[in-house]
Amino acid sequence: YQAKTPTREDTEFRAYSHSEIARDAATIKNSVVMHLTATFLRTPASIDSTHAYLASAFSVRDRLLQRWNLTNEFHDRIGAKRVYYMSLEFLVGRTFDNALLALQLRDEYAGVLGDVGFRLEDVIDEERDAALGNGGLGRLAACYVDSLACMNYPGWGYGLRYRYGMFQQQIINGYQVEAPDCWLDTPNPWEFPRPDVTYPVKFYGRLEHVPGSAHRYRWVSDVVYDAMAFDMPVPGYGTTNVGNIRLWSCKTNGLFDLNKFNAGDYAGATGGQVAAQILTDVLYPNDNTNEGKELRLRQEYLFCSATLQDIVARFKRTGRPLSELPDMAAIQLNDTHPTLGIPELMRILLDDEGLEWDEAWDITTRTFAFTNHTVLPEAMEKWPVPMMDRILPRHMGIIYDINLFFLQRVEKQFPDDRGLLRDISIIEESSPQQVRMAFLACVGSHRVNGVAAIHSDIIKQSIFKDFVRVMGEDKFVNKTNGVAPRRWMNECNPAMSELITEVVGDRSWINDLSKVRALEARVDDEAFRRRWWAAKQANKRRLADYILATTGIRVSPDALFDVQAKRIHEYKRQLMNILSVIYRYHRLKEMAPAERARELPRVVVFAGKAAAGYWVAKQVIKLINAVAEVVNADDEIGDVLKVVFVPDYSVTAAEHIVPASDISQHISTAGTEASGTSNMKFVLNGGIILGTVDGANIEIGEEVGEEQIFFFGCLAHEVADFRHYLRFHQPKPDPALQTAFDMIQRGTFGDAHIFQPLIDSILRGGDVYLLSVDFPSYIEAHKAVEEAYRHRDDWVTKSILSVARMAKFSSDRAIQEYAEEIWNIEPVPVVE
Ligand code: B1H
Repeated sequence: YQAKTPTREDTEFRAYSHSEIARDAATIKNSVVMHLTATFLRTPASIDSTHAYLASAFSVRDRLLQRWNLTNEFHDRIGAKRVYYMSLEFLVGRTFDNALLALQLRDEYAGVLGDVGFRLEDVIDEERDAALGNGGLGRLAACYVDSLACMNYPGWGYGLRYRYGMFQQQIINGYQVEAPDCWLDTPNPWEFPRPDVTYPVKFYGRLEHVPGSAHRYRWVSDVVYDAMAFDMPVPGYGTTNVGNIRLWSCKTNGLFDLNKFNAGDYAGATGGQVAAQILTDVLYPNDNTNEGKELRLRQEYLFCSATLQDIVARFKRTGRPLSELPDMAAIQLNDTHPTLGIPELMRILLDDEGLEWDEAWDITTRTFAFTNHTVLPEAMEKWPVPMMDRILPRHMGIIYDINLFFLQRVEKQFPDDRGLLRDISIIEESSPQQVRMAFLACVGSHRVNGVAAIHSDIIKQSIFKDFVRVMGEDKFVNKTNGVAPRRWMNECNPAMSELITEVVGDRSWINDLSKVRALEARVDDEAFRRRWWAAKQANKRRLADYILATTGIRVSPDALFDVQAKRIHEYKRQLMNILSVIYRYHRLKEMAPAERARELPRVVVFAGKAAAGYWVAKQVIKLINAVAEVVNADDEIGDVLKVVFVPDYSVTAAEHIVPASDISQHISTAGTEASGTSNMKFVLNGGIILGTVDGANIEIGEEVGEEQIFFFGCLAHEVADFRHYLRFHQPKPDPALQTAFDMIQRGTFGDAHIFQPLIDSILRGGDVYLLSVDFPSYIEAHKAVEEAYRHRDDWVTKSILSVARMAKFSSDRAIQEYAEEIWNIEPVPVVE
């Protein structure tokens, strides 16, 4: 590939295409009106807020795409090394407001929309979330591409363009019911289709030995699908730089089968197309669970093959030798889901490019790095060897060879240790054999990282213990997660952001969170404290409105807002939370009215989805709703206790909920939550954590000071012993827990037998998540929270000091660490 020498026309073209679209109101209005009329065929009489949104979004998109071109042309021109963040999930949420803020055109668009009769807030509400992820892992990927863009790092995300994202959660009769998320049924301004960027992806078939060669194979496949690219621009705040998420959509390159159609076989005529499309039809709705479905394996491979073909093709256009790929590209694997990228790059280098094994392996391992996000056994990806062999025969062969060479090395280092070879092998010797994807990712990467300090320690002592012995400790590092201050402060909490801007003196803190430390100086300023409190109250009123609109429940903004919003999972212990609510309800019922009136009013908010096939989690949702129904209807209780399950938790719902918490709960059994990221978001918005000594809670405590967090529960190193004990002994619930069980069993919340399995999971199922162990200290912690909240002055101090000291948890810090310590890439501000 040779860049062509610019001609005069090119120079003019460049000058024209590089000159930034004007930012004045008249130009903006022109472009919005142009899109209203020419893109969406509206007349002044037929504009509605949907089309007001679409037209302004398309007008913003024009600006983003121009900057997109500038950015990528610039990075190509200077030969910048890029990072590629490979993730099966990108939980992006909305883009419009984010883009307006990044471009610093929010007021201008608000003005133009006002001129045609719309409020910006209403127009923003027209946008549907891009919900291409389950929870923390997917949202982390979105925060990371945001930081890459804001910090001028050359890098892209790669993912899949699911036609149906995370399902919509409806609550019917207290139960979760899933409905498809048809997010692409309306035009999507935030993607740019690239039919010219399409790669064939092979499946099934057999291997043929290449005649005349000793060890060369050719993969003759039965099925070939096409992966077509869609680009999602990622606006960088206050910089020209625009990032990119390239998403693949699967289709067939086989045409409509006219012969079948003519023979009357209409389903058969389109059968091939349907079989292809299904690969990118739907996001698997599991968080921290591996379902092990064959379609998921094919999905993962489609993703990896298209991405690696694209990266290699881009690299080859530089004209450099393949040995220099690691100097131009770093690939980060977001958990094991994209691990097939490793054997896929090997296949390309060996079979398509003709390299020898050792050189191909050296290039591959210097290119890849791998992030582990969980230690839960049920989340570990394993694929049966027979399945892998059938779908991807060439990759199965490559994995066998990777394993052979690796085990030979281990054997040399630790001779005659058969147990070690069995334990460390990429192939698990079960029946059938399984490919351990975490081991493959580890062997094929030059760095492995966990996502919080405690988690990075735990993986070195558990799943990767043997690998530390064999490959050395330096390969295993920590990169504590972070979240994007753009979305999780500036966008979702304008009231607090204005206060911070005032204290800092300008908006520079949005891209440099260390500046927020300036808040500490204002912690004793009486007037400032009142405004800080008022900002939180305003956010609570906004959430109260949202709760009323989504559930019909009326809550008082003067109550303590106690929030647990995250995926429903046994290890996250929403059950422990609702049991404590039941106990609280019992206590309130026992009180005399006068005593009850002195209690601190509390609104307990739950939100979160359960994986569609996760029965226990769905029963927990039912229990929460059953309790809410009884408590909220109890006139004796009134505002002293309200229980709310906010349906259909999403990024956008989080933007309403997070800024409004007084207390948020992060109460996983110690050692089970790798990091958590919403804990960071809540504290960044002036909320206080009630949590266990787990994940990033620990580091948040270190930064903001232990006085600012309500910790309780057993410690990670104590868990194994408790579990062992509970395997053989029934737990003895303390009186509070017993009270909650009794109330459920008496039928206070309806049919008792439907909740008995939840109680049994504690009393008869070994109490794997140690609810009975932590319950007493949990109740004590709640008391401490109440006591503290009654002292408003101290509470506001906690809130201000916490926000001031949270700089570490910006995803900018995390991305800088990855860039410097793993990817070896540098920021390059776009210049012409
Ligand atoms: C996290 C997942 C996950 N860890 C399997 N693991 C999935 C595992 O579809 N699957 O098969 C999907 C997701 N998600 C979360 O990652 C952790 O639980 C959080 O503690 C962490 O903060 C987050 C980001 O690192």
